[in-house]
Amino acid sequence: MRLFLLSVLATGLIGAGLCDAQAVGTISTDRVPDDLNGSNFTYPFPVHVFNFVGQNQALEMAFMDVKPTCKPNGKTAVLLHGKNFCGATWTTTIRVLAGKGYRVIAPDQVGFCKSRKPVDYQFSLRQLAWNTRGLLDSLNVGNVTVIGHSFGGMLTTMFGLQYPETVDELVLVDAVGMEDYTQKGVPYISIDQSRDQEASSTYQSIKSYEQQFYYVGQWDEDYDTWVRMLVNIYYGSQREAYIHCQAKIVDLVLTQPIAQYFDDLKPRTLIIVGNKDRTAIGAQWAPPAVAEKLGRFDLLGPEVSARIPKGDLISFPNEGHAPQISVPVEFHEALLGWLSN
Ligand SMILES: *[C@@H]1O[C@H](CO)[C@@H](O)[C@H](O)[C@H]1NC(C)=O
Ligand SMILES: *[C@@H]1O[C@H](CO)[C@@H](O)[C@H](O)[C@H]1NC(C)=O
Ligand SMILES: CC(=O)N[C@H]1CO[C@H](CO)[C@@H](O)[C@@H]1O
Repeated sequence: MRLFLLSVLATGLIGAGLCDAQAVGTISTDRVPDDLNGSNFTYPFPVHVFNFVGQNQALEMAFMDVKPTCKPNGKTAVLLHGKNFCGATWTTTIRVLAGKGYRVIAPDQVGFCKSRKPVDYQFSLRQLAWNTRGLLDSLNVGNVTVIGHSFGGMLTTMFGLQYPETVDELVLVDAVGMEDYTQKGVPYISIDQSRDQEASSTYQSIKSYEQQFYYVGQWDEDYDTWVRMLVNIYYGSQREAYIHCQAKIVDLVLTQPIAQYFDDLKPRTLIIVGNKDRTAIGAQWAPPAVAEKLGRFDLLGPEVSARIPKGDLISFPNEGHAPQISVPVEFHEALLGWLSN
C-alpha cells in the first residue's frame, strides 16, 4: 500500500511566501527487504519508507512509526539517533513513551542505517532537519517533542532553531556540538582523512570506543547488540557509500558548529548529560593540551542549559555518553518527570 499524503501544515515560512519549507514526498508502508540500504539489522517495529527527491536525486528515509499503547495523549515524539546508533537503538524509549500515550516516530537520517546513502550529497544540519520535517508533514504530524542523542542532539537543536513553531519540547541527550570543536583547537581533517578513519572501523574498535566513552569502562552483554548493528552496516552491502557519508558527517560537525545558537533556542528544552561523558569530535587527533579541555559534559551541561531561555538540566553523576542505555530505569523516569503531560 502506498499512501500519498499532501502537507497541510501551515508554517510561518509558508506565511512568509515560500511554498515548501520542508521536503515533500510520499510514504510507503510496503514490507521492506531485510537488507534495506545496507543494514540488515532487524528493527523492533515495522519499518516504513519516506520517498522524496533531494539534491536532484531520489532519496529514502527509513523510519518506525509506533502508535500509543495506552490512551493517546495527542502528542508525537520524534527520536533522533546519534552517529553510531540507529532509530532501533531507541527501542526502550519508544516503548516507554508509547506506554505514556505518545505516538513515536524514530527515523534513520539520510546517510545512516536503513536510509539511502547518497555519495553526491551536501550534508548539513539544516538539510537533515528539512528532511525530517518533511517526513513529519507527510505523516500529517504537526507539533512534536524532539528527543535527540549525541549527533542527534545536535540535529535536534537545529530542528528547534529551524522549526520552533512546530516544537512542543526538546530533549538533548549527551548532545555533540555543545562546544565548537575547531574553535577550541581541534585541527580540521579532510573528508578523505575521515573516510580512511571510517574505513578502519572494526567490531573491536567500535566496542572499545563505546566501552570507554558510552559506558565509562563498563561492559554489559546487552551493549553488544548496538556494536553489531553498526558493524553490520560498516561491512554491509553499502559499505563504501556508508563510510563516505559518515566522513561527511564528521566534516559537518567540524564545519557547522551550533554552539553559538543556544541562546536563540525558543522551545522548552531539557539537557541530559552523563557527567563522566568525555565525547568530543576530534579529541582523538587533537594535541593533548587541546583534547583534555574538550568533552567536559559535567561543565557543558550547566553552561549550555543556562544559556537556553527555557532550559533545564538533568545530570547523571556516574554515567557516560548513553545514559538511556546504561541506566534505562533512572533515565526514563527522569525524562517522563520532565516532559509535560
Ligand atoms: C545480516 O548479514 C550478516 C552478514 O552477511 C549475516 O551474518 C546475518 O545473519 C544477517 N542478519 C540478518 C538479520 O539477516
Ligand atoms: C505548536 O507549538 C507552538 C510552539 O510551541 C505553539 O505555539 C502552538 O500552540 C502549538 N500548537 C498546537 C496545536 O499545540
Ligand atoms: C541504493 C539503494 O539500495 N537504495 C534503496 C534504499 O531503499 C529503498 C526502499 O526499499 C529502495 O527503493 C532503494 O533502491
